[in-house]
Amino acid sequence: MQRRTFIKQTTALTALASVSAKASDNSNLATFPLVISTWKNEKANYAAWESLQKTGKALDAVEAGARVPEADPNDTSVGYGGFPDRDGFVTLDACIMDEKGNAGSVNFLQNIMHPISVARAVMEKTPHVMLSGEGALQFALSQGFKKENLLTENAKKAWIEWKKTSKYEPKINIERHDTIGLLALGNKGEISGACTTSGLAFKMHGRVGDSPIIGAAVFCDDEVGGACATGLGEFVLKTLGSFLIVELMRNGRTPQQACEEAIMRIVKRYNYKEFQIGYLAVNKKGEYGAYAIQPGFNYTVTIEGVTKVYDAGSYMK
Ligand code: SD4
Repeated sequence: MQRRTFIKQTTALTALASVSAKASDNSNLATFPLVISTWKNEKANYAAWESLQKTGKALDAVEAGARVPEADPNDTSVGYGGFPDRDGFVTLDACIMDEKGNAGSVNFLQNIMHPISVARAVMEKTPHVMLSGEGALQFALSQGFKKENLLTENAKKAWIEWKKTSKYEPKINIERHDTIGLLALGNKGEISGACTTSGLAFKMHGRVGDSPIIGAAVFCDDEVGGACATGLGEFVLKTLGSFLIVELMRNGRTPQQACEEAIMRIVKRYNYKEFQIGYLAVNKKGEYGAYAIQPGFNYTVTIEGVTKVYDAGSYMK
């Protein structure tokens, strides 16, 4: 029996069970299409799922999902409404990768509401992977994206408040954030991933994190699966987390084991008590995993149109 046929026949029975399954024990319930995103991002998952219903393509789904927090003024870590850097500029990082190994990315981009769509345009319309700063902006404008002010009154107020002490402490606290990383398996089981962020609040002007770096915040390989990251980007960069997770899965780890091992790489070498990193991974079967350094990392899964938020396991208890 073909795997998909088998899944179709068993999904009716497993639909309810699958939403309450733990990340680490979902192997017998694995299915696709599937969308998984960092943090409590239900609205993004709804948009990604809707896109899957329309086109069936994982790439369309992750882009559609990422666009939701990008346009949300109340999301202070992504796009419009994102907290600015220490000089008051909202600077955006994003990347996207498809099942064929194509990748596109923008970093230090300003005044464009949907950096994820610019990243996709870089991937599809240029011979390059990454465009930066003014060049990325010029490219976006040439593609018909509009220049907009992304600094909301609320974000400006927070910045002015921060300036009173100007304490330069680029720590991700251990509560939740909104930077979104998404992975999807499309109707054909193909993998794509995306990430978009305004980066650390009040970062140094010019600072670029992990989010636009293929292999750090996102990596996909259609023979294996995909991974994505959130948290203090410097440590995702130093360990090339998402690439590592995909390679670990290639070598036989489950998505859960791979996420845990990637977190352990950080824990072994760095002063991990001061910051948070969270990883998500999914393999080609639709098994997924999640793990973080600190408690408090959660993630959102959509399977068969049912969206559920789970708490990830963590190294620190
Ligand atoms: C960064 N990784 O710029 C991003 C921040 C983040 O939840 O994920 N926040 O380092």
